[in-house]
Amino acid sequence: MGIAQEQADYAEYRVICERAMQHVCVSIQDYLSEIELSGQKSPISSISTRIKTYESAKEKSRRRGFKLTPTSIRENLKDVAGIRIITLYEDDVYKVAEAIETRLRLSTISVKDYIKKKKASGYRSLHIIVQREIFFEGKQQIVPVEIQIRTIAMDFWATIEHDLAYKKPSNPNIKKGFSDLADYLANIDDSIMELRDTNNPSKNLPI
Ligand code: 0O2
Repeated sequence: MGIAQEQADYAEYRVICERAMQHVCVSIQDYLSEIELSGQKSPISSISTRIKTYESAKEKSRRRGFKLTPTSIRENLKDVAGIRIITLYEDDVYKVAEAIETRLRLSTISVKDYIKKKKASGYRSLHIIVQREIFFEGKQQIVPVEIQIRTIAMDFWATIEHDLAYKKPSNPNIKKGFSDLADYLANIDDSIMELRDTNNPSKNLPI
């Protein structure tokens, strides 16, 4: 297959992913509207989306030992379409995850909790891969969408670490620095929840 054909195939897959991702975002927005209507506070601070570029999908396929073709990317990568949900508090990550799994009528294909068990790098986040059926040019397509849910502190760490260390040749001092920083930020996440609960004593009363 020529490069022009490969790029055209991947461009078509991006459109399919974009559509699936928008459907998932609409479900999340519906959930937020329900929360707003019921007078509760939203557990979500912000939402962003991205579709992997062909270069980035090929680079990940190379890292994972998959073929570098659009067909292989479709079959093997579950995070070409990605949604990132940021919360203020760590327990809100789990509220959102529960809603995704139980209320949004999306079918979940995997959950990875890198908060309960952080990655060796120090990375913390909850990843849920859902799949969404869409119709494209009359044909049914089942598209995986990765939802990453994390606090502002986790996102702060991941964004900087992505820039300076992730996927880069390992420098032991930088790796150790980021691992220590992740532990520090995990303590900050705990302290922030304590401060919130001190400010809202009813949260501490037995139900
Ligand atoms: P990018 O550039 O952010 O898109 P697996 O099924 O476990 O073999 P999977 O599920 O793709 O592979 O891997 P994993 O570990 O769940 O990671 C998926 C995404 O999480 C990554 O996508 C990153 O966005 C993020 N991530 C995982 N580990 C780290 C880390 O150590 N540091 C940072 N900053 N982000 C991480 P990509 O495609 O690798 O990267």
